[in-house]
Amino acid sequence: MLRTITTTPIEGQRPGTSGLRKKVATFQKPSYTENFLQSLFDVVQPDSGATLIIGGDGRFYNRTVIQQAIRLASANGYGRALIGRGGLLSTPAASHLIRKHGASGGLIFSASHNPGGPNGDFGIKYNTANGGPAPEAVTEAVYKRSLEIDRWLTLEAPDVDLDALGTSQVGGMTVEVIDPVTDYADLMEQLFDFAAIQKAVAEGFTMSFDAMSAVTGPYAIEILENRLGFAKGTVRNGTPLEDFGGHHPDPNLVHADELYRLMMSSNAPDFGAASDGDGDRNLIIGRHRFVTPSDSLAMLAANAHLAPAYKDGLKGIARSMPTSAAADRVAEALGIPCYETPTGWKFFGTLLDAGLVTICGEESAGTGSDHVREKDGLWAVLLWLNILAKRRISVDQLARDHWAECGRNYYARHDYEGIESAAADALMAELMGGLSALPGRSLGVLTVEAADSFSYSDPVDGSVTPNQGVRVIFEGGSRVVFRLSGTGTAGATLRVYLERYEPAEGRLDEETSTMLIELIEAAEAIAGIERHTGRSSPDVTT
Ligand code: VG1
Ligand code: CO
Repeated sequence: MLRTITTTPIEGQRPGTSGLRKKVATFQKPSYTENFLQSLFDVVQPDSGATLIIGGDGRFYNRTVIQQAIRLASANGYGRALIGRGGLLSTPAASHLIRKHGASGGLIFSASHNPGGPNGDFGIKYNTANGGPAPEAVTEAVYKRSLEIDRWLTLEAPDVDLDALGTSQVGGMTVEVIDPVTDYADLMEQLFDFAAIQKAVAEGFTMSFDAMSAVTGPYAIEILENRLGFAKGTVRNGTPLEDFGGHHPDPNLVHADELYRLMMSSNAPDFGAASDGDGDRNLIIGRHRFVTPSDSLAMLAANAHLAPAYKDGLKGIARSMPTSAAADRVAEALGIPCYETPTGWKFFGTLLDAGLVTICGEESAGTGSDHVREKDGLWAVLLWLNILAKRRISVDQLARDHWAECGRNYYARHDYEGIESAAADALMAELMGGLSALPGRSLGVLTVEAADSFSYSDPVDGSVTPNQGVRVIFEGGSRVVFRLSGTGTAGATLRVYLERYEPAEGRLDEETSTMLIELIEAAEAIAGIERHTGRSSPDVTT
């Protein structure tokens, strides 16, 4: 039976870099989740009978919200919902299902790399019919709607059994619980040369994959162990847990420290990788060689033609603004365009849909291509494996060869987490106010060449997105970028991105920390990080 529940607006339901992300307790407040979902459905106005894809990264509260979403979706006129068994779907798998089934959109319940559990975070992402994250126009409209909503629609129906494959009926909507892995694994098999990778594995190539007790476990076990023949146990932490075993499923050197130590040890396998909570990001570490995500993007782009899906070459590359310019040099060498977008995958969507680019990437370990409209952790791992199997080369040697040809962009990101929002805002305001005085200023050995606040004009739809971070560029191509995170749930996070370019004939074999000393000092002098935040060093360096 259909029901209309009277409600009043709830403050602060504004989606950030990737969806609405808050503490679990916030989503548990009466009407909080229903208000947001109804605001969304009011904006997207599904055609009657439309298909909706539903899944999540398996974190605490996922199952509860999926049942709520099923009832609301049915009451709002959807005709069909496809749900990953166990309520699981990785973000790239959801993107693929939306495209494959011609769905009008998809709901992905995830707070990605943020911690899970009753005291952790939860999140709602909505992806549109192209499979990509809702563009700003949609998320802004949902936010506006959330400020005026006065009712939500639901119906009385028993919970759907999420653990049994099969079809059931909820009101006028058909619900199909499907295997979350098969379609995605089949897609990967079409893109990559599985035979070449299988051959390398048979000849002794080894790897270790850390699924971080999040959603990629089942995907990685099926693809790496079952289909490619890597030994059982290659995938560690492969069972999705509601609290990710108490860890942050963030594939960086801090949270994937066990994998990092293994890869630097004398027992290191040939290749190491990890993924984040919802499976859209990746960490790549070769034996005794960490590859920065910005370098990974450049190296994948330079070698992508070795994979069947990209054998005819790339149309173009896109990178987020804070991502290093390593990919730009590859684009230049290949004679293809390179686009610079704001942080967040949604900005790549128009470029991919228009066929302007084939590969995209972010410094935060997100890489992907036009096969879906999301970044894709396992895709990056498989493209690396395909390249290594074809070239018969180690990660370390591939990196050295690359730098010897293109030069090296030494790179690090410093995160200052959980700082007071007012202090973070004051720091950014002061920076913006002082931009025009920066060019020509000398800071130790560095001289500022240019400084601006990054504003993006989308070349396809013409939309303009201002204030996407402050860029300070030094003579010689080194750079510091400052921006505030849009995915945190407590206070503010300041991200400082440091990049130093060394040409091919320069110093290619140095420690990153050594190479960035002057830039770190310059960043402090420019922004007064300690004066504003009281912090003398970052919480996380990646
Ligand atoms: C971070 C990353 C950004 C990424 C975003 C979502 O955003 O920096 O590159 O797109 O997370 O990734 P922010 O605003 O905190 O810097 V995920 O894996 O959470 O979907
Ligand atoms: Co993610």
